[in-house]
Amino acid sequence: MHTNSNLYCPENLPAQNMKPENITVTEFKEAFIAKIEAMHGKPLSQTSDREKFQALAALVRDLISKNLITTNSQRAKEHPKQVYYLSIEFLLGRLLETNLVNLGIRDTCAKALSLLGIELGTLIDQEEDAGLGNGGLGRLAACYLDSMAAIGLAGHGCGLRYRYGLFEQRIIGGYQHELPDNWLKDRSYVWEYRRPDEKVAVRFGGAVRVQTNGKTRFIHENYERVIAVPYDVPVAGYKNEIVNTLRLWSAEVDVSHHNCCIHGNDCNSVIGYKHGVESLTDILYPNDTHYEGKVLRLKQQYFLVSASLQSIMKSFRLHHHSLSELPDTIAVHINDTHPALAVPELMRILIDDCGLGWDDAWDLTVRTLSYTNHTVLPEALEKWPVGMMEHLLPRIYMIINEINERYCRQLWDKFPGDWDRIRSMAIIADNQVHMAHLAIAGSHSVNGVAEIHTQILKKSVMNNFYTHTPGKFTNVTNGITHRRWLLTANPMLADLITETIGPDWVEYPCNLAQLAPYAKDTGFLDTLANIKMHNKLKLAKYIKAKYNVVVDVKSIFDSHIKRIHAYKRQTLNVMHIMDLYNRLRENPNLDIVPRTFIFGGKAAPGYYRAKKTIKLINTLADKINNDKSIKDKIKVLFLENYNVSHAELIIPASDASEQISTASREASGTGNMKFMMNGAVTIGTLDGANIEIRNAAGADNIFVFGLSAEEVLNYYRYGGYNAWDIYNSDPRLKTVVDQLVNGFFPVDPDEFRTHHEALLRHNDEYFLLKDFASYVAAQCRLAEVYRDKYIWQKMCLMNIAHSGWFSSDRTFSEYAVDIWEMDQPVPIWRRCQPEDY
Ligand code: B1H
Repeated sequence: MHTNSNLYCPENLPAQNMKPENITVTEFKEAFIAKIEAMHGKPLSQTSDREKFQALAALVRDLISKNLITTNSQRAKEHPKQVYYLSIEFLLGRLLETNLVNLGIRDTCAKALSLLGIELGTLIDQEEDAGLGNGGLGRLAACYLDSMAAIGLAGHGCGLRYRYGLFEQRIIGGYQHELPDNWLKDRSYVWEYRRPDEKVAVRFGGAVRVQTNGKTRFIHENYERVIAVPYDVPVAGYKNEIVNTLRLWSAEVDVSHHNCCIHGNDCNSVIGYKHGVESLTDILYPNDTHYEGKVLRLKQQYFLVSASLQSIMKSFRLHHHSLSELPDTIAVHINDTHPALAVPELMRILIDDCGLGWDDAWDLTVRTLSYTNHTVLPEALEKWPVGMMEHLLPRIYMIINEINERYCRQLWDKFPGDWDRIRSMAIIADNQVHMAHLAIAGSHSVNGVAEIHTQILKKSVMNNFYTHTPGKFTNVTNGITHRRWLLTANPMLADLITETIGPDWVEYPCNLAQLAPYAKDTGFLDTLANIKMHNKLKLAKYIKAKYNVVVDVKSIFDSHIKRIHAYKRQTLNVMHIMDLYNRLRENPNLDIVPRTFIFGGKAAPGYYRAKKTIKLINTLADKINNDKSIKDKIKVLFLENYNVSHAELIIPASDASEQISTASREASGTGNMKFMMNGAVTIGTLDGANIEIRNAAGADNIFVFGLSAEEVLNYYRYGGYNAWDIYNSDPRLKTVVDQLVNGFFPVDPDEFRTHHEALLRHNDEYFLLKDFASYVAAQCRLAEVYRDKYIWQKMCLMNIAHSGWFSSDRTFSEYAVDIWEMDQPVPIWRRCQPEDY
C-alpha cells in the first residue's frame, strides 16, 4: 500500500493566504487539526506523537506541492536549462524542520503547536533519518539539492529508493553490530509522490543481434525487463516558492509479463521471482571509499542510470524538437564513477532509440555529461570485470568497447608508440572496465572537490588524462548548506548573527564576514560562549539520558565524527588520549584542561580494522570513564549510530573539530566546514579542504600539525619511512603502542593486534607514528588557548565569520556557471569571492 494520501491542502486555509509565509498561527493550528482528523480519523487527543508527526509532515508537504505545481508549470513555459545530478547516494537526514525553515514557517508552526500543548521538537524527533548514503559523498548531494532549490535553478537529483538505508549501528560489548535500517516502516515516505505513470523499463542480460541489411541495427533480445518506478521527493527552496525534485527509482516486477498467479500458475515461483527482481533496490552498499565488485551493485548502477536517462530524454523530447539542442538545455552530472554508465547509456539512447550516428551521439554525450571525482584512494577505484559487464549489459558493453577502441586510436595518433601511456588510460584494460577512465573520456568536465585534491589528480593520479585534455580539468571545492547546518541546527547562533548583522546573511552567506569586527567586543564573545554552553548542555543531557555518563560542560568538547577508516586516523586520536591518560596517572594533580572526547561513526561491516577501532575506542572509554583517580578530567564517549541527526546535535555543541586524516588521503571533507560554521576550532592536517579553511579563517585560528601531502606522497613514491625508528626514539609513544597489546586493556591480548601490526609490522601506512608528536603538541596548544576564554572565543568567531565561502550556494554556483553553463541570470551570490571574506 502506498499512502500518498490525497488529503489535500488544508481546505480551511483562505485562498489568499496560500503563500505559506502568510499563514497565521491560528490558521496553521486549524489546518493541523483538520489534517489530523482527515488522516487518522480520530481527534487530536487520541493521536500518538508519531501520528502527529505524520499529519504535520503531510500538511507541510501539501504546502510544498502547491509550489511544486507552479514551479513546474512556469518551467514548462520558460524551458530553462535543467541539470540532473546523478548519484547512487543522497543522505537527506530528516526533512520536516528543513522544509519548515525553507517555507519560512518554522516559528508559525512552533507557535501553533504550542497552543495545542505540543512541542515542535518532539514531532521533529519522530522522523526517521533518510539514510540513503554512506557519508560525505551522499550528504554533499543532499546539500546541493538544497542549494539548487534555494538559488532557484532547475536542478534535480536522480537516485535510488533503497528499501533499507545505511545500517543501524548498535554497540554491544564495545563492538559494532549492524541492524537493517527499516526507514520505510510505514511502507511509504511522507515526503514522496509515487509516480507509476512515469515508470520506465530497464533491460538486463540477453544478447544483441546485429542487423546489417541497410542501416546497421542492434537488436537486444531475451533480456530481463525490470520496471523502474519513480518516487519524487519535492525539494523546497528557501522562501522563494521554487520546488525542485529528487527522483528516487524503485525496482518492480513487470506485472504485465508476470501475472501468472492469476492464471493459475505456480504462485510461489512468481512471488519468488518478484522478490528477486525487487531486491535490486533493497539495500545501499555500506562501503565508504571502497569498491566491492558485486554484480548486484553493478545492476543498481545501471538501473539508476538507465531509468534516469530514459526519463530525462522523455521530458526533453516533450519540450524540444531537435536533439542538437540537448547540451544547451540539459546537463547531466555524474557524482563519482558510480553513475559513469551514463556515458554508454546516453550513447545507446541516442544511437539505438533516436537513430543518431556515432559521431553525433558522441559529441552530444560529451557535451551533456560532467563528472566529479571524490577520492584518490586506490581501493575506491571502480573496475568491473569485462565478463560481468558483458553478461549483464551486452549492448552497453558493446558501446563501451567501441568508445575504448576509438579513444585508444585517438591516443595513439597523439602519442604514437607510447604504449604504456595508452594502456594506463584505456577504458578497457586487464580485462576490466575502468570506470574513471570511461567517465573522463565521456565528459566535458572533470573536477576534484578541493584545491589540493584537484592538484593531486592533475599532477599524479590522472596526470596522463590531464596532459591529454588539460581544459577538462577544474576544481570545485565542496560546500555545505548553511541553512541546515547553521540556521536550522544552531538556531541560537543564527539569531545572534541576525541580531548583529541583519538577516541578509542567509541569502548571502559571505555577509558572515561582517561579524569579524566583533572579535574585539567581549560582550559579544560572552554571548557566543553562552550559546555554545547552551548547545553543550543539550548534548550533555542527551549523553546522560542515553549512556548514563555525566560530562563536564566546562570541559573541551572535542569531536571526531565521521566514517571509521584507517586514513581518517581515529586511532591517532586514541593514541593521544592514551598518552594524556598516562600523564594523568603518573601525576593525578596534573593541571590539564578537562576534556570530553566524542567519537561517532560507522565502520563498513566487512572492514575488520575499522570495527576493531570501534572496540578500541569503547575499551578506552570504559577504562578512563571508570578510573576515579583521574578525577573526571577526561571522558571518552562513542556515540552510537552516528547519522545526520546526531551530527546536528553534536556539531553545534563542539569546541574542537578533529580533521586529522593522513595528508593527501581525504579529498575534501565536509564535516570540517560544518564545525567551522558553528564556531568549533579545527585541529587538523593540511589535507583536503582543511587547507582552504585555514586560508579563510587565518592560520591563527586553526591548529595545524603533521606531514604535508607532498611529504606523504614522497614517502609513498620513494619509501624512506621507518616506523620502528620513531617508535624507538619516543618513549611516550612507545608506551602507548605497547599498551595496545601488553595487557593494559582488560581484553584478550590479541584484541588490538591488528592496530599494533599496522603500526609496526606493516610500517604504519598512514603515518600515525610520524605525526604523533606534532599532534600531541597541537593538542597541547589547543588546550592552552582554551584556558583564555576571549582568545578562544575570538578564534571561534573568526571561523564562523569566514565560513560563508563554504556554503554550498557558492559551490553550486561554480558548477552552474563554469560546468553546467546554466542560462539563467547569474545571481548575486557569484560575488562571493575569496576577497569578500
Ligand atoms: C568520498 C567516496 C565514496 N569519496 C565509494 N569517495 C563509495 C566512494 O559506496 N562506494 O563505493 C562510497 C563513497 N566518498 C568522500 O566524498 C570523500 O572521502 C570526502 O573527502 C569528500 O568530502 C566527500 C564529498 O566530496
